[in-house]
This record gives sequence, C-alpha cells and structure tokens, in this order.
Amino acid sequence: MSLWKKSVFPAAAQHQKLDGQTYNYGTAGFRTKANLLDSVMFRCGLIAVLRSKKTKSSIGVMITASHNPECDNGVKIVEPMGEMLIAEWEVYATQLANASNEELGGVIEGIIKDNNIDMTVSANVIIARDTSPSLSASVIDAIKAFNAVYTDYGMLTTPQLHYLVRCVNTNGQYGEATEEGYYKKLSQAFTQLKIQTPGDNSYLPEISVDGANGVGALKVLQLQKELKGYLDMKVFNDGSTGKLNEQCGADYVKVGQKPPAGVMFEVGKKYCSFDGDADRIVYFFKSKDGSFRLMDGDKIATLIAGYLKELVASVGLNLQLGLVQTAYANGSSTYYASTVMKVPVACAKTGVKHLHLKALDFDIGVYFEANGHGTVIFSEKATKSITSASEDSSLTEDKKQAAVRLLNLMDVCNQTVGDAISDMLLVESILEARLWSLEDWNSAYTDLPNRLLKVKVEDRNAIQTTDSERKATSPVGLQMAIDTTVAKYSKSRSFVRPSGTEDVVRVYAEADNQTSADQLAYDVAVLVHKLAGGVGDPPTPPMSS
Ligand code: G16
Repeated sequence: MSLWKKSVFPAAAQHQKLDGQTYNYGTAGFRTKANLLDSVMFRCGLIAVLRSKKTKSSIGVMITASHNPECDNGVKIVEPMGEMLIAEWEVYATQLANASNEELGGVIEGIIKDNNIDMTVSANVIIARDTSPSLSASVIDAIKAFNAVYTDYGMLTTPQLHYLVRCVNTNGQYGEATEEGYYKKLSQAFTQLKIQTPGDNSYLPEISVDGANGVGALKVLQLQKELKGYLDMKVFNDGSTGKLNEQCGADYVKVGQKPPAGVMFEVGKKYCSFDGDADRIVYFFKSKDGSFRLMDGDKIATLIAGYLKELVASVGLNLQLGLVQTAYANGSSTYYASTVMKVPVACAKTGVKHLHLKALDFDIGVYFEANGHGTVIFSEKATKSITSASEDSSLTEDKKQAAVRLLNLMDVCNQTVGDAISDMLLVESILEARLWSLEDWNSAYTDLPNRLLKVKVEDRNAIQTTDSERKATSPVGLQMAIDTTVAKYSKSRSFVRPSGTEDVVRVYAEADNQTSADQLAYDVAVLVHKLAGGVGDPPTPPMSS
C-alpha cells in the first residue's frame, strides 16, 4: 500500500461523502448549503496538495459563501500566480468531490498517474476564509493526512488570499506575503497617485462602503488606518447587526437596482457595495431628482479602460489595451467602449476565470463582469515598458509623469483577480485625476434598461449554451422561442444560462425602456419554466412583482 493511503484513508473516514449528493466545480468552485460541504472541503484539501506537488508551488484554498446567503458556503482553489484553478483540474476536483470513500484511493491514483506527480515532492497550501462559519478544519485534516505543509491565514477577503498566493510563489516580488503587505502595497501606490494629483480640486475624498455584512467591511477598516487623511471610508452593513449578503451587498444592489438596507441614502454622497467576500464592487448615488443611479462593472471597466488608454497614449507607448466583457454587459457599454473610446472589446463566458484568460491576449487587459467582478492585468511587455518609461530621463516631464502614474495604477490593481478594495482605490484615483463627480462619470453613456431574473428548474444543466452563452442550444426550441419573443421589442436582447453558483437558471433581458425590459425578461422566464422543466410556481408578471 502507498504510504499516503495509510494516513489519507483513516482521515477520509471522518469526512464521508453524503449519499445522494452530487457536487460540481462551478463558476467559482463548489457552492452549496454549508451543512453539505464537509466532505467537499476535505477533498479540496487533497486536490490542493496534489496540485501543489504537480506545480511545485504553493496553492491557495479559499473558503467562502461569496455573494450567497449565510446558510451557504463554498470553496475555491487558487493557482500559483493567484488565478482560479485551471479547467483541467476542475474536472479532477469534481471527480474527487463525488468519490465515495471506497472510490477515493482510485481517483487519487488516477490523478497522480495522469499527471505523473512525484509524491515525494513537498507541498504547501495557503488557506483563508471569510466570515461564514469556518470549514477550514476539514481542509487542514486532508493536508495533514498527506503530510503536507500549510499556513492558515484565518479571516481574509478572497482577493487577499489570491494576492498572498502570488506573493509566496514569486518570493515577494509581487508584494510582501502578509496581510499588512497587501495594505502597504495598495496604500503606497494610492497615496503616490494622490501626491501626484494637483491639490485644491473638487474631488470628494469620502466614500460610504456597504460591506455586505462580510469580511470586506472588517478589512476596509484596517486599510483606513493606512489612508488617514487621503480617503475617508465610512463602512455600513459591517456585520455588527445584519446578516451576510442579506438586503445588502453588490449582488443585491446590482440585481435589484436599488440601494442596500442600512444606509442613509443622500444626495451629494458617494456609495459603493462590496459582496460578501469583497471580490465584487458596484458604485451608486442618489441623483438630484431623488432617483437611484448605479455604476456597475461595465461603467467601472469603461472608466478604467478610457483613462489607461489616454495615459498610454500620452507616454507614447506601443501597447494594445483591450476590454473583456460577458454577455451580461449592457449593450450601451459595449457600444461606448468600441465606438466612442475605440477600445477593442472581447466577449467571454461568465466567470472571471474565462475573462482573465481572454484578457491575457492584450498588453493591458481590462476585464469586468457587469456584476462588478473584475480587474486589470498587465503583460510582461507592458510592465517592462511602463517601468522603463517611468525611469527614462530623456522623456519630457509630462510623459514621465504619465508613466509614473501608470506605474502606480498598476500597483493599485490586484492583478490576480477582481478585488473590491483595489478596484475602489483605482476608481477613486481616476475620479480625482479627471475631477469627476459620480454624476460626471455616470453621464459617459446611458445604460439600456435591463432586468435579471432567476428561474427554478428541475435540472439547470438541461440548458446548454454556445457563443459565449448568448445562445441556448438545448432544450430544443428554446432559442427559437426566445428569438421570436425578442423580436417583439425595440433595441432588445435576451439570453439564458444555468448559474454556476446557485441552483437556478439566469435570465437577462434589455430593451429601450424599463417596461419592455421587465416584460421581455418575464416572457423569457416563462419560456424557460415551460420548456426547461420549471419547478414551483411559474414566474410572476412584472406588474404584480
Ligand atoms: C462568481 C464568479 C463570477 C460570476 C458569479 C456568478 O462570483 O466568480 O465570475 O459572475 O459567480 O456566476 P453564476 O451566474 O454562474 O452564478 P462570486 O462573487 O460569487 O465568486
């Protein structure tokens, strides 16, 4: 018997897979009710160790319910450079998660054989969790059973864990591998940008942050200590009274197109919402006529891409900047980016792992999902040319200043994954440089009215899609019915896809006015319910919702 079996088998006996449960490594890891996840956590510990041996690098494990309610939980595995687990290994993770204890040995042996893993190589796993009840003990049991090394960082935001993994694997080149190192890197770059910006301007260095009653709220307060005098962040929904993601957070605000609970919503103030593990952010404000205005991931992406493009041009660098969106991107944002800003736009499937990959095609890849999940990545070529321009004494003072700005903006970005804290600092830096209020920013373009709905079906995988999820290939007849319905509305678009984080089918619709967008979303939801095995009551018409 292999040596590892002697310790892994008895440990696995403490973490039996529940009969009748099927798990799938979805859009961002395993997600379900927390009480169903013990065996999955154990198996994620096993997969992290194997991946660490294979890559001869440290691997991250983040335990988080993310944007989901408090009764849920989940786990994501992080690659050596801080990216999401590669697709090939998602398959192994799914196989392991569904293996009974009797099947476990065979599945592990298969992974070792397929990947030619040298089991004598040492492994290192980095663990963190958000505020949801901890399941880290089960992950740790697996790591110990494999006799591997681990560091448990305790409570962190998801992007902080991604940052740490990259720091460890680059021996500190990306940043100091501590939570303090994260605050230091971001705040130093942010304060440098502030120092570079001429004072005496109309920028408002104040923001009210909806912490979604999650870990982001706690971490913003820590960052605040470093940014005293530069940015005043007032946190609400800080977890002291409310529940995680309940009537608050980026998902609630984006989907409901309304402010979160727990806020004094006032004209003239700047607001943003994080999600439960602080990897998404949306901005919003109250306009003078009292209405709610949202700046979602699309607006954030165009703000960032437009500004970076200008800086690159002012330095005179030959770098290709591109924007990556998903099917959820508002039609107006795609038009504005490609036609007005003249930035190439690519479309990827939902899930930052897909956007991140596409963004690698550009020297500077800005990627954002409409839900506020995104960041900017700089290629090696971009990093080198920005760095050398910032040190080039032959450049004019203006060009050099623009290069230094780019360099600092690069350090404000968490290039591993979407990060609400880092994105907030990036947005604030740009608003100050542009002397823009949220009204100015919002007026760049007007969103087409849109609506997102969820439909419960028997098996959401009955819906299959193609063309970056813009067309459904099954069930038969669904796409044709959607096309016929869409044709009844002006400037309209609609698509459906199975969620990878919730047991629902998502429906998106946009049209030239809100009534049509609501009605179209409803019509398509009814089609899904009818043709894709809907369960429970049919969708509710918009007027009575
Ligand atoms: C995760 C992913 C996002 C994705 C979202 C919703 O977000 O990281 O890229 O947009 O799920 O996915 P779906 O529509 O498949 O449920 P988070 O913030 O929950 O990690």
